[in-house]
Amino acid sequence: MTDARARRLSPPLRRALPWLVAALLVATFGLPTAAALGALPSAPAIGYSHAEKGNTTATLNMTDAPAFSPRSLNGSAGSTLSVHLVNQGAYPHSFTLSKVPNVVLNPSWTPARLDSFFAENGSLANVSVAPGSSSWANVSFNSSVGGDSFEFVSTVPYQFQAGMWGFVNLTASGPGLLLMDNTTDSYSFVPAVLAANTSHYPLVIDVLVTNTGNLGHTFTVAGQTNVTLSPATFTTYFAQFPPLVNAPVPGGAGSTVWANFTVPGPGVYQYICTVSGHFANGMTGFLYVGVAPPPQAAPPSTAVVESWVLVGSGVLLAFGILAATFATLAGRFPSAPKDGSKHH
Ligand SMILES: [Cu+2]
Repeated sequence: MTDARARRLSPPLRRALPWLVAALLVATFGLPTAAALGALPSAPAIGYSHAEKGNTTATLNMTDAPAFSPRSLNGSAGSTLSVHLVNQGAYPHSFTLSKVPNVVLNPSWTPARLDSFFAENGSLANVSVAPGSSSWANVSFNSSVGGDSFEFVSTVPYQFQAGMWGFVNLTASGPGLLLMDNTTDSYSFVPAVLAANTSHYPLVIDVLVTNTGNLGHTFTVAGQTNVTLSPATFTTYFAQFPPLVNAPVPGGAGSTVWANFTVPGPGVYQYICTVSGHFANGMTGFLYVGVAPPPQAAPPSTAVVESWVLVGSGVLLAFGILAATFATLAGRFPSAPKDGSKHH
């Protein structure tokens, strides 16, 4: 009997058919399968930090005594202090805030000596306020100045010398960078890559950890950078090098905990869940502080056709067509049996 379908196709196309089918099969199933099996590199999404809100507002009166009232202001490291400057006098005054922490300026200095100090060391703020008017000075303090004091003076000649000075005192518990992460019942942190971009150290980081499943976990950050922990030895390691934070995440979906800690410097800090067996099942992540996280690829999926699948399929299909064309022209396939030659 004869193959009606094959007879309708021209001989070159009939010869090429197996190559085309093979190319289509590979393009259709091969690459997505490879992606699903993780044969190609991928990485989870990154959680990026942002600065926490924590601004403080204060009013500072300037008088002709001459003096500042009050003489001290309180701020938080890692936040902005907004000072409302009100000149209650008949003379101009300035709010000039020293850039040098914990250095007390000497009232016996001449006005020229005071000016040269600020010329050499700079100032965090320098605002002149005319008599009877007011102005604002907004000063951002980085996270490293907790516990420090900065002196402010009026640089109008002889006002500082007559007592017009004061201090900004900064609390150490100031907010820093805010991050969020989630724990899951499939022993994972989502995201498993956190990034905090900063150039100020030490840096306060607050991570809000939310449990999306029922199991209890911990959010535990290694105390050293660029150390790769092992499920077999992390207990011993932490005994020797205590973690920066070891925050228990309560069981139950929606439970949250703040993991607040201070990183001493830039680097990659690994974090894990210390609940027995969780790290061994892959519950770990990496916090990139002041260094760029690795480039991210979209997670592999068979549900979404990604650009590299389309490109790869196209390449394979083109190869199949080329092979088919070559086979056709070169006549590498044996001719199909001639109709009637063997069936009579
Ligand atoms: Cu866990």
